[in-house]
Amino acid sequence: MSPDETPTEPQIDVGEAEAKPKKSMKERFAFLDKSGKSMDKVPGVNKIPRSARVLVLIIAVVLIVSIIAISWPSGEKPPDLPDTVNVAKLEDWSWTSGSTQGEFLNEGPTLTQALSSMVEGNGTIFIEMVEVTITWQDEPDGSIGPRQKENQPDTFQLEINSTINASAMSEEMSNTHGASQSISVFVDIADSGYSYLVIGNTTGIKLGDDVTPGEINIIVHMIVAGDHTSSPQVLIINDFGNDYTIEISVTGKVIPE
Ligand SMILES: [Ca+2]
Ligand SMILES: [Ca+2]
Repeated sequence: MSPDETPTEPQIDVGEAEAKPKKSMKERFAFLDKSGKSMDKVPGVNKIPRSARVLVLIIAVVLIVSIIAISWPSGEKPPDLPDTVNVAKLEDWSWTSGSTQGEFLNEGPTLTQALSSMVEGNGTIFIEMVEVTITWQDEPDGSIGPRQKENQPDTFQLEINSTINASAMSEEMSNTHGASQSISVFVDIADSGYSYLVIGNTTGIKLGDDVTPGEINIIVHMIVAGDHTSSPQVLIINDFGNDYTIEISVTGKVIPE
């Protein structure tokens, strides 16, 4: 560009723009005949009765809605949940510890054992009833020199408790001098309002409303150990406590491992 030349603005031909008026939407989408003239009604379509056109329209809408309903993704599927286990159809199960030697318990302390730790490896157990019996025999009478002493009775108490409202507590019971003594306690899970208490693996198992996972504890209380005494009371031989045997029996249902 030379210095003498001045830039010119692009010129708009206003007259030409005004010569072509804008078309309305109706005109843009109008049907035209062969000469280019717009038609208010489309030939052919108007030969079909209005009721038939309405019917066809309804059928078309129904078809489209049906196709959409069938092909529309139904959303995220819920994860496959197992059916609630039908406990009544499981195999019957019973277990007993047999008569096993318990620990020597000193006066005062209690010993608590979780039932699940004793029956583990047996699968998923649906407990209905638990019965526990302890039996003890006090030590023989002692003596100091020529003086015989009488070993006074020992007193135990036995308890079953659980994570639900199913528990039992015996009275404090003492042996008769020289004789063995037993205490039994019994729990029926149904008394709690549940039908079964489950111990063991419950992964992937859907439990019904009348079934609850939990634990059962067996508790032995060594209340007092009567000492070896004689009359007149001069010297006594201390009785520190006692040992006992315990037998646990459980019945219910099982899903074996
Ligand atoms: Ca004693
Ligand atoms: Ca004793």
